[in-house]
Amino acid sequence: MPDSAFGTLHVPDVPTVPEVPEVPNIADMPDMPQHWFAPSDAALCAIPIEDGQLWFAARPALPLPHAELMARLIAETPWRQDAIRVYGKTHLQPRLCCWYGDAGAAYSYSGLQLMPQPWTDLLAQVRSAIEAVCGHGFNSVLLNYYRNQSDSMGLHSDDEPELGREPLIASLSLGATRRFVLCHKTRPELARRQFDLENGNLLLMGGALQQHWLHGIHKQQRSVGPRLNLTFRQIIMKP
Ligand SMILES: O=C(O)CCC(=O)C(=O)O
Ligand SMILES: [Mn+2]
Repeated sequence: MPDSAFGTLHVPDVPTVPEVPEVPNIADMPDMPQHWFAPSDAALCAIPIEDGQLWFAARPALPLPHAELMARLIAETPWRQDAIRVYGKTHLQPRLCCWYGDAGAAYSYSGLQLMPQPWTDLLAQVRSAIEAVCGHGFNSVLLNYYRNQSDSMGLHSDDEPELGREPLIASLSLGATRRFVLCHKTRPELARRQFDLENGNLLLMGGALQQHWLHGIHKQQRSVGPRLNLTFRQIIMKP
């Protein structure tokens, strides 16, 4: 649920731990558990986390080379920048979005009611590739287009009722590296987790993660180029 009421939530400072550098390089750090690493960059490996589940694949197989896939998605998507209400104030979402899915896979957040665009051939192929890696089906995907370092997504949980209590959400990143931040909602003693998500990385969130953690992408000072993020979800349809 991007930009929910949590969008401007103040998250208390927590004790800092040495920042995790880029996830694929953690193997170089002698004190990091090696089971974070899958035998192949295409397969998922578990990232240990309290009160939820996380998996990561550095470079899952996709139907097109990354640059071509990103260029086509940017060009072919009917991007929107909706106005949302957070704490009684209306503002434009700080990025561009588009919601695709099966007919009837409606999604509501921050006062928006999104009706899905029908799957394109390209997105259906990407979905099949992600489903093959995750061993799980998805009936919808939210595309987020971060045009530069000033675009962002506020801290939030994807905890809408239509996603179910323990949703599995597969998040594919293309383009510029951006930092993905996770903060526990009620246990400040748990260090905030952060991952620099790179071109082609897949992060899978599951279990009770959405109940216990907020996640988001902050604006940053350092200039970066565009980034696309595709979060595949399974909407529970009303009968
Ligand atoms: O851009 C990202 O990595 C996060 C996207 C996200 O959290 C969402 O679409 O709900
Ligand atoms: Mn999210």
